[in-house]
Amino acid sequence: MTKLKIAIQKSGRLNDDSVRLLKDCGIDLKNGVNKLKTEADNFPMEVYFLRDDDIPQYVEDGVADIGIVGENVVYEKNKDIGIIEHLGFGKCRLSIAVSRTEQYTGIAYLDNKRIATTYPVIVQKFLDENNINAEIHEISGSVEIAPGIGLADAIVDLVSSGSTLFMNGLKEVETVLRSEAVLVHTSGLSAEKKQILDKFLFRIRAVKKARNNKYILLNAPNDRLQQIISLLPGMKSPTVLPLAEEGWSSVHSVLSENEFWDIIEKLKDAGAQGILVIPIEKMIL
Ligand code: PRT
Ligand code: ZN
Repeated sequence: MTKLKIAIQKSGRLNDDSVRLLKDCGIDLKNGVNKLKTEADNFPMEVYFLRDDDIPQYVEDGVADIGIVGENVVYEKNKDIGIIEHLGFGKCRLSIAVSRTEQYTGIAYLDNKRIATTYPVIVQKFLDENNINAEIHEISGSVEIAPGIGLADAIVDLVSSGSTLFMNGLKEVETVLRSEAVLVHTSGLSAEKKQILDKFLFRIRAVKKARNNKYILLNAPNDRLQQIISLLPGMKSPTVLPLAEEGWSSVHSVLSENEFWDIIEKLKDAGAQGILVIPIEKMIL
């Protein structure tokens, strides 16, 4: 039987979320995850556990058909692979940082400076686009200590909370790239594998939608019902059911995460009571 081969990170920041995505897509992996390769019990898929840096190459070569990896790694490795879908986790930015005591006046500051990074390809492209001439020092880890030991004037590294930069006396001055985990694919998948990929994608999109939305239930006095309904976007229009208590209704709807708090406040002001918010497991529109 044909199986779709997916490469995910063996251990590290993307491992948990990658495994969880498969699980939320209803794909159960055999005998744990602590090995190089496993397969799914209930979906035609084989899973390879690899270092994130190696995933683009394996996917380009077709050893894996698809992979989950940070966009930062995709652009740095620059292989012949395509991005199919953004996955909404592993979010970070690749940023330029300099010592907190430096006067940073703009990109021109970097002219003739030494920049330490593990992302020489992306950084060189960024410098070229901005007509900056700087010396790139490629190092393989602990980039944040480079300015302190006199190895570089600036660094380009991944940032999420910013605490690593802060603890090393650095400040973030430019964003080179925003990144999140993406699903990548090799060129030239067989028709059979494409079919499996389509099934997988359908599930991923349902899971992503569900993660971005909440189911909301509330009680409303009937004389406020119209106003409350007008605040709710819903998938089509909200469901309204009469409560046992005369003059009250129960309203059900779906809210997206980014408008959530805003709308909840307006609902309360409009007289909604007993508001319940429930996670959605899958959402198929
Ligand atoms: O062993 P393997 O090679 O597979 O893993 P790795 O050590 O190369 O990668 P890993 O697990 O650290 O990161 C995998 C991917 O997670 C990266 O390629 C990014 O796409 C994504 N990601 C998201 C991050 C971060 N956030 C992040 N904060 N990767 C690294 N960091 C590091 C950063 O390099 C810096 O050292 O965290 C530190 C900064 O974090 P803050 O919170 O202090 O700003
Ligand atoms: Zn790595």
